[in-house]
Amino acid sequence: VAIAGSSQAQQKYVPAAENLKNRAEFQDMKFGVFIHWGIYSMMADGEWIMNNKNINWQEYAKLADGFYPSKYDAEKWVADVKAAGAKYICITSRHHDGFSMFHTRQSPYNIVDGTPFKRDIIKELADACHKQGVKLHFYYSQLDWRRSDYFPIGRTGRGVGRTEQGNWDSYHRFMLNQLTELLTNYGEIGAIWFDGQWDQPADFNWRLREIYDHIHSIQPGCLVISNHHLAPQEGEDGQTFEKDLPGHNTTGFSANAEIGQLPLETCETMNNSWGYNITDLKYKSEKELIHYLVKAAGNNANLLMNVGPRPDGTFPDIAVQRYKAMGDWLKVYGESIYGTRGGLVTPRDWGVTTQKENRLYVHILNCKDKSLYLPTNGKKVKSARVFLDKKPVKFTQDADGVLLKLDKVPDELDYVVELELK
Ligand code: JFZ
Repeated sequence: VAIAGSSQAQQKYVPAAENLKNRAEFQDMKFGVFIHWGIYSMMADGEWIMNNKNINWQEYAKLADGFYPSKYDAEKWVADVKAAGAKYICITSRHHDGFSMFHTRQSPYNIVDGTPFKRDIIKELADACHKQGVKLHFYYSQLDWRRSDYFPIGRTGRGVGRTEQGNWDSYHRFMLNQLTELLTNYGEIGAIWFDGQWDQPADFNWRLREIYDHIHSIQPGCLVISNHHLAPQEGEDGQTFEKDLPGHNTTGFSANAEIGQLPLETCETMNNSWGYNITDLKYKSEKELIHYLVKAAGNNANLLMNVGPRPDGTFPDIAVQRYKAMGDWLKVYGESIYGTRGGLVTPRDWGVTTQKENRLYVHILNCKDKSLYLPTNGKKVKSARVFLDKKPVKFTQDADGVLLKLDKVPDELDYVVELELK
């Protein structure tokens, strides 16, 4: 109730010129790597273990004393990300367990002051990203299972043994101060990616506009993206879909996620866990991963594909190998993905289209036929050729679309036909 009535929430947000530029660049990048890493990684059973196993918050905090990722090498991570063909990284700066993976002055419960490792892993990653030309985004949890000022305790937010009272003003200030640190100590940040709003009832006043405006006052170009599973809110610069393509709702998370006008992103993970899970070897195949990337692009969205690094600071071998396979594919097909938008022909059973100006890339992912009809809303086609070998493709057109007559039933992972539109 409070949020709907607050005048700040109603006020129109006018993004700065550099913000609009970054939105377009964000859409051009198409592919990012999501990283869930924290002291939970040591338990090797996902990032929700504190909650799932009802761990006492003081005992959980002792994990930090043993966190020493001896093989952490930010330059190597960024090199692996580049080999994947990804253009940005989104890393957990602080997850629901409340542990800050960066050097914060707001609490000693952080990577530098609270572990024997004493290195600001986020600083090292930021430096490597800036050096190697990869954009950096920060995941930031707005729910906290540890802090006593996070109150009322949310739907999931109960660290066992925690006090049942709090102080939202204090918690709100804590978040603003941490965001100031994240946006002043690590150079240019591409986006802040919020999570956890779903922990409170729908009418809860998170004071989002104050938070969003605070971010834009420090870095006007920084995109605000929120994993709240709703239509975009005033002050946001992008819309993310968890484990679903925009407009789909296979997970049940996206029932209220009406697609807005902002740049779109869909996030998924390589296996079935976000944080490192030692028993979860159900990695998606190369084909599934590439299809997901292509389908995201065809749905006008980026793909943010997650890896959960091990406690020693390395990516699991299978993840490195899968990312590399995506990168190898992108080396050949990148032109039909990067810098494109969802194409004129909307997503179909057989695949999707991507588009750059007058060039339409037809991604045939699953077709048992040599002929394929594309509804083009009356738009005429000038020429058609196979993307890979540039051999012409025969076609006929009628008032509504074009019929492609392929030389063979497509059996590639992604058979791409390139059309020039009139
Ligand atoms: C959230 C996090 O809880 C999860 O750990 C991970 O970071 C993922 C990317 O984002 O996932 C959610 C989001 C919403 C719900 C559950 C998990 N929900 O609505 O119940």
